Amino acid sequence: MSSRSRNWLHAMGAVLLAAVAIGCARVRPVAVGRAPRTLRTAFEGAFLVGAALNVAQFSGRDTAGAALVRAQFNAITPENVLKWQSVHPRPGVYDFATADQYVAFGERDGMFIVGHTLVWHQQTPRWVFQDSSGNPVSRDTLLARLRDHIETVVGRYRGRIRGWDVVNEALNDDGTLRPTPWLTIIGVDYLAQAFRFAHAADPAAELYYNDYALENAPKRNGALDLVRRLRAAGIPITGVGLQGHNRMDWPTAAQQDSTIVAFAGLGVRVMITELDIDVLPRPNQSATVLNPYPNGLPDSVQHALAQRYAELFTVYERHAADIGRVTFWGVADGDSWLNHWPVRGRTNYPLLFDRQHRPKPAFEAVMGVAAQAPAR
Ligand code: 9MR
Repeated sequence: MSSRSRNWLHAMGAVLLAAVAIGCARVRPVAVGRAPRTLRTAFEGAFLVGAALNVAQFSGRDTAGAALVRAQFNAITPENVLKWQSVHPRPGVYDFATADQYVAFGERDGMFIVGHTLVWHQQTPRWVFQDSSGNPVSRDTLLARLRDHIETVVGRYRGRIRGWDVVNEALNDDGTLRPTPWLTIIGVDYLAQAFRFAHAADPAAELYYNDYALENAPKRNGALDLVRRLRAAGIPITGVGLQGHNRMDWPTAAQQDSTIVAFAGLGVRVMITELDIDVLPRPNQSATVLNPYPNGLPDSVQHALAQRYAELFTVYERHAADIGRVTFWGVADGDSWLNHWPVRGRTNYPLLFDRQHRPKPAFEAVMGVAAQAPAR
């Protein structure tokens, strides 16, 4: 044996011993010596860490963004390209050109590829609900369209897209079903039907109900009820997506915690699917300045954002056994939808990477949570 390989073996032995020692101290072994510098490694064994991608990132236009995605994440969600209007813009016309690029991007690195979303009231063309004279179609016609759409889209990526947001945002804030054309034309069973069609098209795919603000009690109760009823009827729902469009003061850690516990208690996996933290004032607040940080985030806010991320990830870590994935809604601050909603053209700072793709203090805070976590 050369002295070089002996030295190598010696070094590996030391690392293993350190890992055992640290493992005994109940600190995750991946934190040995050099702390891991990527989110996907830091949370290995806990949950997948994902990001929603835009076309520039997976088509090769934004090479820096793509490199950051490959380095940091092991799951991806398409921000827009698998929505009905993108993939099925006209009757009988499917366009998979960009969606195919998205899936190929994830396959290159063996990422967990998510599909978003099959049934929603937004980004669905009006023709879906209308006949050729513009009148509402019958229940049977709409069910047939829904079945065709789901069979075609899920079927195309069978075995490749591993989890689908089957129904998105079906609930009102008070927990009742939103009066969308899906509900008014098909009736309350439209959700069950969508899950059945998706399961038939890819029996191995995970199937989720995805919504925002489920941390608020009335909406959460509505969602719990919905999941309970679907499960009781044998509908193949495997998980619930808590979108996680958070604010600095909402939801509280306690609300986040009890929401995860409540869904996990029904026997479904919990996913955080669209994570971001809005640091800007809402226009309906008494804010006089709507875009207070156009040239950068003051240190105090940067610090508060990092603390807030640490607070949320501490909750996710605590429930890692029930959480399959934590996905950010975007990669770097410049990509976020929150620069354009609810006010266009603002400068927001909701993610872990800044506009130059550099890790922010919030990134360090999240990595710090992973380093403190017990070994699994
Ligand atoms: O980030 C998406 C944005 O680019 C689209 O214009 C918008 C259209 O409604 O949808 C955004 O993504 C939404 C997601 O699909 C569902 N949950 C809320 C997200 C933010 O609006």
